[in-house]
Amino acid sequence: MPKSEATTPQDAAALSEAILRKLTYDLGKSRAGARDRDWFMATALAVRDRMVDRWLTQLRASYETGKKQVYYLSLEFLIGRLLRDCISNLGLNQEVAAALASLGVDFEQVRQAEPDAALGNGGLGRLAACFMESMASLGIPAFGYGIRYEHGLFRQLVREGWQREYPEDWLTFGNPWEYARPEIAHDIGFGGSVEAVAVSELRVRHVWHPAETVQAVAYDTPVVGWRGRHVNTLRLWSARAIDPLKLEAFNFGDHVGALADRMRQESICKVLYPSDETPAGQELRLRQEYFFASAALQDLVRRHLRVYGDLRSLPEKVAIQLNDTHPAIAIAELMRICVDQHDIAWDEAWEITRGCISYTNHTLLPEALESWPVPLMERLLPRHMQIIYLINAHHLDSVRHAHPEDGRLLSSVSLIEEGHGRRVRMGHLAFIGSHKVNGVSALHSELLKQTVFADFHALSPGRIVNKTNGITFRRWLHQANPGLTGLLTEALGPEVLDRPSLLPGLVPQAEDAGFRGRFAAVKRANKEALASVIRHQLDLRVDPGALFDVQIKRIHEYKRQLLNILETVALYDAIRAQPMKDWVPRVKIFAGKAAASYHRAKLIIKLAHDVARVVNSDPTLRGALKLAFLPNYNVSLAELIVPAADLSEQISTAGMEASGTGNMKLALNGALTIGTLDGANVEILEHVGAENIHIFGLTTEQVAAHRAAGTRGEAAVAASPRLGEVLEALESGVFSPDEPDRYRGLVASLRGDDYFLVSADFDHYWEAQRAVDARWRDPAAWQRAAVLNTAHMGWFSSDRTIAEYAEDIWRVPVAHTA
Ligand code: B1H
Repeated sequence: MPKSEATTPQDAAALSEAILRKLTYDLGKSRAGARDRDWFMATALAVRDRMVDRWLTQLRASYETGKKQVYYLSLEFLIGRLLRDCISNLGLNQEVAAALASLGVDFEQVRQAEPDAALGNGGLGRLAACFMESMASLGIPAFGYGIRYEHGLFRQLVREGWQREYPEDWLTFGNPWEYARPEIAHDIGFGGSVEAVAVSELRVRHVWHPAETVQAVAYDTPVVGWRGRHVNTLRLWSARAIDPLKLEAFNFGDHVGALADRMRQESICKVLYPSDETPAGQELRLRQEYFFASAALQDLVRRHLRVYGDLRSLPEKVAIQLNDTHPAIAIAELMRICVDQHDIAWDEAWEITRGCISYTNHTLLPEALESWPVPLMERLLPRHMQIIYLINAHHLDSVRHAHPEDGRLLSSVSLIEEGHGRRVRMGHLAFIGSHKVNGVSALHSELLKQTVFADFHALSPGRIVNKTNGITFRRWLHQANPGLTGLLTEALGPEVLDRPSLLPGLVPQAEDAGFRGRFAAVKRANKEALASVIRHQLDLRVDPGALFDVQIKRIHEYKRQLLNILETVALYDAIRAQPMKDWVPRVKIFAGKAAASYHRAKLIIKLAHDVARVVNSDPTLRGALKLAFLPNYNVSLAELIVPAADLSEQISTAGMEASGTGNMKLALNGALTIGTLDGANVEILEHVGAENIHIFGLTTEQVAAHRAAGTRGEAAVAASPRLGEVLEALESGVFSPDEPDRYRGLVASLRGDDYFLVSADFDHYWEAQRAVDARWRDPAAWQRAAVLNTAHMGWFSSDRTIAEYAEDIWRVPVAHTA
C-alpha cells in the first residue's frame, strides 16, 4: 500500500467519528443494524467530505485565473469501484483502516460492498476513466462529460456454458460519490422543423422548433488525483422530462399518455448499449449521442460566456476531446450554437469549432465506423442535418479546388455516403471538424493514415497524430497490487510512486536472486488469492504453483480467444498422448463478456466451458492442465486477476486491435506477454525487449497479403496435423456429446475463409507457447524476465499519455509532472 503521510491516532479517531455520524444522520442506521453496504456508504460519504473543499476552491480558481479547460466527451466511463481509489489518492489508507478497525468493521468487506460502476463496455470506457484520474493527478483542469446510465453493462451469468445477460443495478442503494444538481439542466430538442427567418436582405437566420424537448440534468462526481493535489469533475447527464405538470397540461385529460411520454423521454439514459465495436444503429443510440453532446456544449458554452462574455475566445480557453465518433454530433451542435444562437458568421464559427475540437479514433474495423441514415438524421435533428450539408458543401468545394475533377476523391471524402441508402459518416465529420485526430498506438495511427483516413491524410497531412494509450498506475499497480508496490518502494524508494521513470532502477535487481525471490513471493500470494476465488466461484481447484495463463477482455473473433482454446485442446491431446512426460502445469484463465447479439462470441464462451468440462475432469492429466472461465468480467475482477497472471494473452489478428490496455496492465504487474505484432504490443516489445516477450504470428502486412490472396484455412490445416486433429475432435462432437454438430459451423469457417487467421497462425502460436514452457522450466530466467517487464513498463502510464495530449493537442500546461 502506498505510504500516506504519518497517521496520528487523532486522524483515525476523527475519521471514525465522521463515519459514525454519516451512518447515524445520513443513513439513519444504528451501529448494531448496519450492514457492510451501510458501512460502505458511511465511509464513502466521510471520505468524500475530504475532497470537497479542494474541489470547490480549485474549480473557482481555474475560472478566476483564466485557465484553459479540457472537456473529455465520452459515451462511456468504465470507472469501477471508487472507494479504494479515493482513499489511496487522498493518502488516507492507514487512517481509514484504523478508523474502521476501531469500529470493529472489516475494511475489505466494506470495500467489496461497493457496486462496480460499469458505464462502459471495455477498453474505450476504461481509458476514459484512467484519463480522468490522470488529468486530476497532473493538475489539468478538466470535466468529463457522459451519461448517467441507470443500468450499466449487463451482468453476465453463465448457465450450462451459455452466457445470459441480466440487468445491472448499480444505483439501487444510492451512489455516495455523486452530487445531484437538479438546478443545472439544459433543454435538449429532438425533431420538429426549421424556420428560415429573413433578418435582412442578405441574411437569414435559422430557428429550430423541436417537436419535443428533454432536460439533461447534471450529476457531479469529484475525481481526485494522486496525493489529493487536484480534484476535477465527472459530470454525467440524466434525462428528465420537462416539468411533468406542463406535460399533463399538454396532454390535457390524457394522464396515462402524458406519463408514457415522460417514460419515453427519460428512457434516453436508462441503459448503456452493450455493443462494443459494433455500433447499435438504433434511434435511441443517436438520441443518447446528441443528448449528452448537446448538454456538454451548452454547459461549457454557458460557463465560458459567464467568465469571458464572448464565444470568439473559446479555442483559447477550451479544448474538447471527442472519445471516438460517439460525440461527433458536437461539431454540428457547436456550429449551430455559434451561427444560429450567437450570430457568428459561418467561417468564423468553423474556425472556432475546429479550434476547440479534436477526435480520438479507437478502431479500424469497418463495421465499427459509425454512420447514420440521412432520413433518421433529418427527422431527429433537422437543423443539424442542414448544417452537416453545409459543412460538406464547403469541404467538397475546397477539395474540388485543390483536386479538380477527381470524382473518386470527392465521393471518398464526402460526409455523405451515397451507396445503399444515404448515410452520414460520423468519422469523416469528426475528422474535418477537428484540428487534431489521433490514433491510440503507433501502429494504429500509421494504419489510420494508410487505410480509413488515407485520403484525408493526403489532404491534411499533419492532422493525424499518435497518442499511445496508457493506464493509471494508481489503480493498476498501487491499489491492485499492494504487495508489488511495497516491494518497489522498498527497492527504489517511495518516489517511485510519483515517478514511474524510476522503474528501470529494477534492472540490476533482476540479476539478484534474493530480489527475484521476493518478487516471486508477491506473485505467488496474488495467485493464491485468485485460486481461492476460482475455487469458490467455479468449484475448481487450481494449483497456485502452475503457470497462470490469462486472457481477459471482451469476447470478439478478432481477439481470438478461439485460438487460445484450440491450443488448449491441442495441449490436452498432447498430454493425454504422453501423460508421464514432464509437462509444465498450466491454468488457462478466461474472462470476458460477449455482446448480447453476437452469436459467434457466445458460442466461443460455450466452447470454453465445454472444453473446461472435459479437461478439468480428466484424471490422466494429473493436474497438468486446467481451464477456468470466470463469469462477469468487470473492473473489480480485473483488479484481482491482473496481479496474479504469469502470462498475458494478446493474440489478436495483426492490424485489428487498435491498442489494447489490458496488455499494459498485465505486463506492468510482471506477466510476460505472448502476443502478435498488433496495437500497443509493438511498443511493449520495444520497451521490454525481444528477450522478455513472446511474439508470434503474421504481421499486419502478411495478414493483408494473406487475405488478398484468398488463402483458405484448409491450407494451414493440411500443413498441421496437430490443428487437424483438434478440428476433427470439435467437428465430431467430442466436446459436445449432447449436440455433436454444435461446432461444425465454427470449424467450417476455420477451414474456409479463416478471416481472423486462426488456422493460419495456429502453428506459430503453438511454438510460441512451447517457448513459454521452456522459459517456465527455468524459474530464474522466468522471474528475471518478469522483473524486467515491470521495470520497463513505466512509459505506459496514462500520465505520460495525458501529458502528450496536453502538449500537442490541447495546449494546456501540466501543473504536476509525472
Ligand atoms: C475500442 C471501441 C468501441 N475501439 C464502438 N472501439 C463501441 C467501438 O458501443 N460502441 O459502439 C464501443 C467501443 N472500443 C477499443 O479502445 C479498442 O478495441 C482497444 O484496442 C483500445 O485499447 C481501446 C482504447 O483505445
